[in-house]
Amino acid sequence: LLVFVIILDLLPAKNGEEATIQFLLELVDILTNYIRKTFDRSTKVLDFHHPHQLLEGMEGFNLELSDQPESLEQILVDCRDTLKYGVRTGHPRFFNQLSTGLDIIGLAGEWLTSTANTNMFTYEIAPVFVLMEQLTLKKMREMIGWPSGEGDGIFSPGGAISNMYSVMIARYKYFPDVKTKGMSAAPRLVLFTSEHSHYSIKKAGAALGFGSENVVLLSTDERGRVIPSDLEAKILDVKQKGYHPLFVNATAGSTVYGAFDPINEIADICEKYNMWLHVDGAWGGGLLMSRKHRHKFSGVERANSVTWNPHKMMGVPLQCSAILGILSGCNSMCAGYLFQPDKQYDVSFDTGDKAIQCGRHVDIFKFWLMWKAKGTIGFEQHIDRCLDLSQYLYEKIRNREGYEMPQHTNVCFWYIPPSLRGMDPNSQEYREKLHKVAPKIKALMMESGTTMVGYQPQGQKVNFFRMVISNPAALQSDIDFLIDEIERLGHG
Ligand code: ABU
Repeated sequence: LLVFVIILDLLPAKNGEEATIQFLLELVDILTNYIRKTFDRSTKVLDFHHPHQLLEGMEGFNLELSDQPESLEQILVDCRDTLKYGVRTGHPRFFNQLSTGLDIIGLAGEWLTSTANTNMFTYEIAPVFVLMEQLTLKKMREMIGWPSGEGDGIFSPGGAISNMYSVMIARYKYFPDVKTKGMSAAPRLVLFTSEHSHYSIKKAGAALGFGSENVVLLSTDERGRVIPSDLEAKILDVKQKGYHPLFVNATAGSTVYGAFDPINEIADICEKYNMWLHVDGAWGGGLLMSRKHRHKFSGVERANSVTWNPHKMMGVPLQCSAILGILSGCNSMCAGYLFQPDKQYDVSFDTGDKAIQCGRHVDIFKFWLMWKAKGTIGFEQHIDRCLDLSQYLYEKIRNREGYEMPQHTNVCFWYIPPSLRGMDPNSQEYREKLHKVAPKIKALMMESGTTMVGYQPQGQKVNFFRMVISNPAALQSDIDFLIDEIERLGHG
């Protein structure tokens, strides 16, 4: 029926209501079918194609843009194909990323957000969303343990940007003149972060004019945690060179190992040298909701700023990342066309001037709606379940033939194929061969589309699998499936 209908027939066209409703209902049908299949384990996680195959066009799915409008029938086919050739990140056997899953309430929140299609910069055009953001950030600060949930914060486009905010606010606190005069208004400033921390700290150093050479990497222990004495030694070294140690990032849940740096010991050092302490809890933040696991954040209330990504461990649809700390003044430009001081309401609710971007997507609603629907207790149960599943995997492969593990919170492991077993693990030949195992298995896994898990090298360690569980749909049987699949594909 939509074969002869084009975009110009939809609302706001006169009499466009019927075609609009029909089009949207058909789209909803496509989406609900996709959702249903995503949770069906007989559906593949992905139908992999190389970039050149997709660019050449697949059975009528053409990525090229056209000059003339296409029929809405074709637009619906394009929607279906877009999902068909994508990756089902909500599938119970998708373990590839820190952010996984498909939360139905969160999805509803995202649909509503797009329908409202507003901008977070002013209360004027996003009154309800701005208030939801304020209330939710306060609740998160209370969980961090800042007195009465005091402080500030903002939702930003991802953990890397949240971490960048932390560096900006540290610099503004200690050297406010940099905002107007540039870096020449400050001595040479140095940032400290773990060798296992997320690369965004180094990126922030480069992007903000510190220079990546002024981001000092800290040594870690066998579990990937910062060694506090190394931090202090490196601070003293920097001071001796006449530079200014400004900022320390403590990671709470490192990307690969899931390591938690000792926040209290790092906080003692920051206090001693009058430095800013940031906690990057992008991955681990959700643990603050768990009475059983929040002890890993011990000392977080002493931090000056915290990154926390609900789109990771807490399963909120992408994207949803918060930077918590005092932002006011740091980025404000008081643009007169947007942030007029003489509006009829309390303009402190025009929170957009704290951000480095102007237009800001509404990331809060889906999170707020999920919190309402689950309650804090629902998030807690989800976090505890994910950690129980990690423990299940850990126990399963700990003593199993053909596995070796660096032993960390995320379950990281090598699969040793039969052909390598018995070889000298310290020999160069073994290392070179083992380095190729995970990429090979991963490629076969993607070709067969049955499951997905990430791999990477780390320091001196050759490629190993990193298993992370944040997907609420995953069961023990999915963990079993993953291990069986690795063995099936790696047996050759
Ligand atoms: N921002 C880090 C995300 C990396 C991952 O999902 O593996």
